[in-house]
Amino acid sequence: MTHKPQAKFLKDYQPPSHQVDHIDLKFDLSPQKTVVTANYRLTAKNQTSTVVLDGVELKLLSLKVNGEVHTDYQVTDTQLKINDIPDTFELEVQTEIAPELNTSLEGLYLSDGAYCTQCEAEGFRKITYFFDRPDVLATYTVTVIGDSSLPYLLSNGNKVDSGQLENGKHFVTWEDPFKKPSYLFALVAGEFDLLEDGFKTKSGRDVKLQIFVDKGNLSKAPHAMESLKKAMKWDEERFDLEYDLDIYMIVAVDFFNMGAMENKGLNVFNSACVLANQETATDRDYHIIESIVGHEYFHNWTGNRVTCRDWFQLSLKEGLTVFRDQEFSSDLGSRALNRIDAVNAIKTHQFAEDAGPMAHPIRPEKVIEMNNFYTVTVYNKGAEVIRMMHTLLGEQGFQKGMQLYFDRHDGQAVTCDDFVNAMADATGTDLSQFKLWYSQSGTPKLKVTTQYNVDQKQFQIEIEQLHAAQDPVQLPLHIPIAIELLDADGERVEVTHPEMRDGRVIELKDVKQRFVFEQINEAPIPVLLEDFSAPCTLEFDYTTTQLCHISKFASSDYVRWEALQQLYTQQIRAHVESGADKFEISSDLSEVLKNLFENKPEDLAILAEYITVPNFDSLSASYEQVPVEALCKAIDSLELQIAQILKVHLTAFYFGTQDSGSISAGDVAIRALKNKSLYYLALIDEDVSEALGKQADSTNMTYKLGALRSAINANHNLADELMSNFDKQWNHDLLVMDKWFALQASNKSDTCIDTILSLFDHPCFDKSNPNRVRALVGTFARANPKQFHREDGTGYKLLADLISELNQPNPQNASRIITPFLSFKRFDEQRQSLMRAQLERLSRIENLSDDLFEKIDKALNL
Ligand code: B3K
Ligand code: ZN
Repeated sequence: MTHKPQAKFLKDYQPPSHQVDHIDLKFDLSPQKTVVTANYRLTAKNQTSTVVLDGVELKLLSLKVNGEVHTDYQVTDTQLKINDIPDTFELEVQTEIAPELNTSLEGLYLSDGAYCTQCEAEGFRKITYFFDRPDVLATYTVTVIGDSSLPYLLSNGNKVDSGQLENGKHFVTWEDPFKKPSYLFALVAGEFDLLEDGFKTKSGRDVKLQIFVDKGNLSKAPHAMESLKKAMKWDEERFDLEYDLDIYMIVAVDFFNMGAMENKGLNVFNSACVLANQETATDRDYHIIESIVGHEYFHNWTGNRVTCRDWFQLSLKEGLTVFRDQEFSSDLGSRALNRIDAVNAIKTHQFAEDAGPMAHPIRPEKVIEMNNFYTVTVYNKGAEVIRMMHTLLGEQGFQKGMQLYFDRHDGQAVTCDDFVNAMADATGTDLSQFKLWYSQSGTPKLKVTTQYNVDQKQFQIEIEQLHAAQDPVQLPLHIPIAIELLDADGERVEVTHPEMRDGRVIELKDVKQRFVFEQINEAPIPVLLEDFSAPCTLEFDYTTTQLCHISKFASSDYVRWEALQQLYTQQIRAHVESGADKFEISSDLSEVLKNLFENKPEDLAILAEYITVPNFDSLSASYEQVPVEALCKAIDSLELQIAQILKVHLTAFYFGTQDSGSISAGDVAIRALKNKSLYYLALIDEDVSEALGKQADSTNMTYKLGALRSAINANHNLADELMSNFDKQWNHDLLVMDKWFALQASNKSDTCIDTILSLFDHPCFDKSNPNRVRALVGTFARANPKQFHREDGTGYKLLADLISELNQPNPQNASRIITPFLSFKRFDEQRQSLMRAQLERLSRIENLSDDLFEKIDKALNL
């Protein structure tokens, strides 16, 4: 590779050279020449006569020190170094930027004519020269000037002034009284429709709530508004945290690199994470919107009021806020379903990240491009680490820890250690060994053996923790392991153990530990790592009979689901190993499946999860070399058999159950199970043509999409017609078309790649829009293993071509979709060499971004 960017290391952290208490910003907006004037006072913390500020792609117009033009400075591609300055001085720096030409969607850019910003992690430096690092906290006053085509001029905090200017333009001035780092700065300017509401906080303050959406989309904003109010209430009730400004704004934009951004008082959202009505959004979309609106709102305390000292500490705010949004969803909806979601994310994506070249601890130690570290490890494993503390301390202890954390650190930029220290000090718990979860990468494996002694009525569980060899220092972790013992009748065996918490959690601290349970009258069946109490893999030789027993009698829906997943995994493994053309599902499992329908759980959505087979990615994690064809075949074959076994039940349910068209949990569950039923029935039965057609005509998007997915997956002869009708009906709504692009990309048939290539010319497709790219190419590479891993390498070429095209205009998006290539070493020789060739080709791109460099370099050199 031609250029080698420099990595930054956690160990090299240095506090900032200067302090800035307040910054005054003025924006005179124009697509090609926006002039930004920044005024702030700098105070040196140590004796120095120079200051170095961050700045990228800026045209410096003028520089004044204490009101006088200053000429002693140097500008590089990334910095402004000002020499010969006093200890304390007023800086005025004027820069020019071109939002219209900013395709990276970082800094100030235009999204379909609306100005908006994205500053996390290091985008503020594309706006003006400043200390663009999270530990420099200041209050902001922002004046935005725009012409009459931009009726709304928004920034963080409270509106303090507005008016007309002589040149026909108008201005609005905003003041944010809370100190914040530059990454939380936001500006939005444009024409929108506005949904307004209000919230009275528990102390009686009135907060104005505003959601800005593209003209014509107002009817799709109420769900986000309801979600926001629920989040505000929940945070008061569960965490005793109240909102602090008088106004909370959310703006939905179409061009956005991720889901949403928690800028203080002015969240910017990807429109896909705001807009919903029953005709355009699925039940899943409704759920995701609620959880993301909650997540960004919860950041107001965990992230904004207390922020990160440096970017290596990202999990301080993200792991904690994901934990909080998971709890929000679980308190409002089904805890089991939410747990299944969270565990699936870990097993499907995080374990794969741990096993690949981008493996990093939840607090990384070395980073080239920070945007590459908004990962499932930092976010989702980070949340599991917080959850383990919650398990160890209990809800009350955990809340005491949160309280102390805010008492100590409100208004500060702190570290993950500060958080754990608050948890430990508030509860008098020793969490020193627990802190290793922050510095060690990789997925620990728990190897368990058990023994029952009839004479002594003793049951022993021996647990050994094993760590991947890839990291040099792997010390034993402090791991909470929840267990449950079941007797032959399926009753829960009461266990007591001197070191057990709440009758269910034992703590593993050594490499190997033995736990002895007394007074156990018969050999029990252990449920291990219940509720996925730690982000580990489990090695224990369950027999099919034992797993069937657990799936029948476990005390929680989650455990039942987990047992079924293990059963499916066992069946698939056996089939892959046998190499046989056909396999027959075990009769025990077949009985369990029928039983599930004969004694349906109250929550039908759980039943839909029970009969969902693990996906390719989570299954492939347990193979040293991923057997692509055999695995795809085994999954198909298992699904076919489930469909056959349950045919009568699925038919009865599908044709005999009606929802009432609401978004209540009950209706959502009915739709989930009906869709699952249709999916299976379509696999084995042509007779569902009428049902497919009828359901595809539904005005409910969950049903409509369910029908299309079933038709495509089963290669049904109606599929083309249904897809084409959908296109005609919805090509005016790009967010809806993303669902259609994703379906096209998940088509397992051999025409898929040609279809995708032709869809690049579809009038709705646009490579500069991250949502479109993710829907069509992201889905293909992530969720269509059969076609992506084609032996002729055309799947790999398709992905690499697009990455190469996106490298310059949008490095973040290019870097996000490269993930499927990173684990190339886990495939057979032929596929390895095809993927390696694409990575090598990418490595030679001119102007390769730091984002891609970091991942490709790691993948090729590890
Ligand atoms: N904090 C933002 C993510 C920023 C990503 C920068 N590449 C959204 C969130 O986690 O809430
Ligand atoms: Zn977040």
